[in-house]
Amino acid sequence: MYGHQDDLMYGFNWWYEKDRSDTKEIVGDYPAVAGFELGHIELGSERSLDSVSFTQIAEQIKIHYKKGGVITLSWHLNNPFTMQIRDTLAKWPHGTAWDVSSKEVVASILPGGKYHELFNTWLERLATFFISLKDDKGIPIPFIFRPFHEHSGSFFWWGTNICTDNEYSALWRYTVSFLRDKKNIHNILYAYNTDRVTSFEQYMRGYPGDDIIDMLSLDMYDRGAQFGGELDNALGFITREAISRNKLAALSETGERKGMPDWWSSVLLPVVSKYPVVYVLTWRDAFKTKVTVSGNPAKSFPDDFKYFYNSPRTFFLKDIQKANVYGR
Ligand code: BMA
Repeated sequence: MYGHQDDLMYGFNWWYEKDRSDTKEIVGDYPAVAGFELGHIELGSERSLDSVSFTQIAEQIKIHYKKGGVITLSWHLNNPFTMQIRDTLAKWPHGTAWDVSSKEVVASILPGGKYHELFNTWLERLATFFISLKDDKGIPIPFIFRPFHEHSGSFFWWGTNICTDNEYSALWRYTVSFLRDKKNIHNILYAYNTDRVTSFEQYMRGYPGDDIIDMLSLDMYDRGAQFGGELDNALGFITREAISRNKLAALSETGERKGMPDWWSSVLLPVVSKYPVVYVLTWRDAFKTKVTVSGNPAKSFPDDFKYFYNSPRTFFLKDIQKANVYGR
């Protein structure tokens, strides 16, 4: 399945227009997987860190699910520890998910930690949003949740050099137990996730356990010619292990090599086609920012994206409607 982050919320030069989607503008169909971001829901804000309204996110989740689409949610939650340090001169990333200035953060929010109650408040707010996601009949909408992502990197406060593997695993286990056992939420598929890795041992550092994880996912952006081989290697061991553990596997974030006119057809498609990867998601077409992380390759090279769309190996919304993934 093809997925796109914030596809239903905005594009590079438009903002929340009814039924609009950059993907649809190019190929006439929506992505099968719609990604949304929950950063700042923990603060009780009306809008996410990307200025997207949570009310509108909830609306779009319901619409996409009603059409038969799949939902995935990411969460760049603030840094609960450094956020408490008042510093009027502080600049970004102070207090954000990207603030890696302290290694005490994860320990401080686990049971017994100084900010444990604060973290509970954050999880309460998250749970309230999750519980609100219901279809027309009041039945909970299933979705993939991918918190504490890209653990193999050290650019978020939950990253590999910022906390211990045990702390990371405990953070995951506490979060799932809170949502599943305390709040009785059972419509979530939990996606474990890393940034680029070269071995399965590296991938599994801090893995919280097969009893709570449903999906093994990988984020990897194309930063140069070595990407294809590295992706091939990583998807090889991840999908092999996913099958043996009865888990799903996904390439949950990716993005094109800058300026490459045939990235979709000659790099991404040949590699992912080899493996049972349930979805591939490209990141957001950030609204009018100078720097975009994934760029918008579909827009720069529409024919190449159409080739990807037309491949029998890719599913967009119409395909999964036909496949009736929810067995309606
Ligand atoms: C990142 C970037 C940020 C954004 C965040 C959450 O990778 O796109 O600009 O705030 O994701 O969506």
